[in-house]
Amino acid sequence: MRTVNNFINGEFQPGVDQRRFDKVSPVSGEVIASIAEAGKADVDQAVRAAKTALDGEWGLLSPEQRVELLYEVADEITHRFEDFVEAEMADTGQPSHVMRHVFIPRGAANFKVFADVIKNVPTESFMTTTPDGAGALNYALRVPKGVIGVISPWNAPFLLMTWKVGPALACGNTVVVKPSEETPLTAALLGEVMNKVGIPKGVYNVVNGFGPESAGAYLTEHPMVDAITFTGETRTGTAIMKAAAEGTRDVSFEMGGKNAGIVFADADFDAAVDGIFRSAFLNSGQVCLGTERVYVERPIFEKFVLALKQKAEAVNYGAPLEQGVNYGPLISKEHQEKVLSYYRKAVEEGATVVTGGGVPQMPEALLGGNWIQPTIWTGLSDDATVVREEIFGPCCHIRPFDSEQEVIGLANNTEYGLSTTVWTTNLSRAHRVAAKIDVGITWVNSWFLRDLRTPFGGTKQSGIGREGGVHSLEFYTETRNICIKL
Ligand code: NAD
Ligand code: 6OD
Repeated sequence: MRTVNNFINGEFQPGVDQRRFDKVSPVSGEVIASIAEAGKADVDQAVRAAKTALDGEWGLLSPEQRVELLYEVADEITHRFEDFVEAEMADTGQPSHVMRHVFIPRGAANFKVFADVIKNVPTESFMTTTPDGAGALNYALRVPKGVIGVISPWNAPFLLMTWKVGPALACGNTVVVKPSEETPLTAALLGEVMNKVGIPKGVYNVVNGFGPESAGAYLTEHPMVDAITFTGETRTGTAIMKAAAEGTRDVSFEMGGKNAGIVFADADFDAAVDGIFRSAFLNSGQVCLGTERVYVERPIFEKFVLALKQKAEAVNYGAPLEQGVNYGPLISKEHQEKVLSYYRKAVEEGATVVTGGGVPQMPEALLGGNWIQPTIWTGLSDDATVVREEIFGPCCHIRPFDSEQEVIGLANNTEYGLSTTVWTTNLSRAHRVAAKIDVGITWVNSWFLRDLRTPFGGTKQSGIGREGGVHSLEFYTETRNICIKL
C-alpha cells in the first residue's frame, strides 16, 4: 500500500496533525493508499512557501530560464511515463489506453505548450502625442499574478491539474494544488518530478484533503492566495466564488455541462455513431465534455438508436490492465449511487430503457468495484430530470428532431454551455448551427479534439473565463502599463 504525503516547500510532509484518509480502488474497493490530510496549518505553510518562492529564486528567473525548466518537467514526465500511467490507473480504475494516449501525454504537453506560449508573448506599446510635441511611450508589462490556488477534480486528474499548473508556472506564478481527494497520486508524483529537475522549493506545492472545512476551503479562504483556478461541479464553483469574494480575488472556473450531440440525417452514419458512443461512454461517461443529450434527425432515428445500443452492449468491463478491457468503473461508491439514482429517476419519469440501467455482473475479484452499465434512454420529455441535470455517468437520452431550427433550440435549452458535437456532411449547415449554439466549444464531425493553444471554457453555468494558449495569460498574469514622457 502506498503512503502519500503533502508536498510543501519541496518536501513530502505528513502534516502537522498527522491526519490521514484512505484512497480506495474504484476497481476492487480495496484500500490502495493512505493519504495525509492537510489541516489549516499545513495549507498556511504551503501558501507561505509559495509566496516566499515567488519573491525569491523563482521570481528572479528570466522567462527563458523558466521555459527551460518547464521543458525539463515535460521530459521527466515522459521519462517516468509508466509511473504516471500506473498511478492514474490506480486512482481512476480506467483502462490503460486512455491513460497512455490521452491523459498522461496531454499532461506532459501542458508544460511544453505553455512554455512555448510564454516565449512568444509580445509587448504592447503605443507612442502617444503630447501638447509639447515630445510625445510619450506607453508599454505594457506582463507580470505574474502571484500565488495561484489550483483546485482540480478526479475525472482526468493529471491532465486537468497540469492544464492549470503548466500555464501558471510558465507565467512566473507559484502554485498550491488541492487535487481531488479521490485521485491524489499523480499530483504527488509531479512533486518528485519538480525536485528532480530543480524547480525551486515552494514553486509547486500539494495539499491533500476534501472540500468544505478541509484543505479545499482552507486554500480558497487563505488571504495570501492571489487567484483561484478551479475545475469541478458548478455548485462547488459557487462556494469557491464566495470565498474568493473576500479580498476580491480573481477566479477561473471550468465547471459542469449537459452537452448536446446533434446528428443530421446526412451525417456519415458510422462516424456519428462512433463519435457519440465515445463522447457518451469514454471514461465511463465521466468527462465534462461528454454527451448526455443526443438529438437525431427523424429519418435515421431508429437506426441510430439501435446502432448505439449495439455498441454500448459490446463494452468489455474489467480492471485497467486486463486484456481487451475498454470500460472501467465509476470513481467511487458515492458517485455510483448518485448515477444509479438518476437511472431510477429516468424510469420513474417514463423513460424507455434502450439498454443498461443497472449494475453489470462482475467476477468475484471485482465485486467491490463501482461498476455500472452504459445506459441509453428514449421517450422522455425535454424537462425530465435526466435531460436537464448533469449526471456525469455513462448515459444519454436520445430524442428525434425535424428541423435545424428546432434542434438549435433544443441544444440551447439548458443552463449549461460547455460543448456540443454536430454530425453532418453539409458544410454550410455545420457553420450555421455551430455559430448558434451557446457553448464554449463546438466540434463538427469529431469530439475531444482540441489544440491546447485554443481557448477553452464554458458559457452560462459551465464556467467563467477561458484558458488555453495566449488566453491563459489573461488569468495568470497582470498587465502593468508604464507611460514614459519623452
Ligand atoms: P467537485 O466540484 O466535487 O470537486 C472538485 C474539487 O473541488 C475537488 O478537489 C474537491 O475536493 C474540491 N472542493 C469541493 N468543495 C470545495 C469547497 N467548498 N472549497 C474548495 N474546494 C472544494 O467536482 P468533481 O466531482 O471532482 O468533478 C466532477 C465535476 O467536474 C463535474 O461537474 C464535471 O462536469 C466537472 N468538470 C468540468 C470540467 C471542465 O473543463 N469544464 C472538466 C472536468 C470536470
Ligand atoms: O484537454 C482538454 O482539452 C480538456 N480541457 C479536457 C477536459 C476534460 C474534461 O473532463
